[in-house]
Parts: sequence; structure tokens; C-alpha cells
Amino acid sequence: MEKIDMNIEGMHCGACATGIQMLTSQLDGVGSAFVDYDKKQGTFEFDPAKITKEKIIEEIGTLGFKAS
Ligand SMILES: [Cu+2]
Repeated sequence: MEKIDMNIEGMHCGACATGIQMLTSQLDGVGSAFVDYDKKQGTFEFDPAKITKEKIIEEIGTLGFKAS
């Protein structure tokens, strides 16, 4: 498992953070996801053999948020 921290732009409340957390934690290859609304950051643990950082960013993008 690889662990990454990302900055996430566009969240306007705690529910946004929860939504991102729910979506990403369901992705195949993602072990855990934690999104902190106050810090505008997310921490993701994922298996690089199954999913890439770029794919996680893309999925977060489908919800209307910009991760980097
Ligand atoms: Cu919100």
C-alpha cells in the first residue's frame, strides 16, 4: 500500500468531504480514505498495482472537486 496526501479544492462543507471519502474508499485498490474539510486535504492509501494516483484524482474530479 502506498499513502498519499492531496490538497482538495472546492469543498464547501463537511458533507463534501464525506462524499469524497465515500466515493474514493469504494474504488478498487483503495485501502482507506480520509478527507479533512478544515484542512482541505485528503489522505489516501492505495495499492499501486490496482489503481493510480491519477485515477483517484480523476474520480474526485467527477464529483466536481480538484485534487492535486
Ligand atoms: Cu458540501
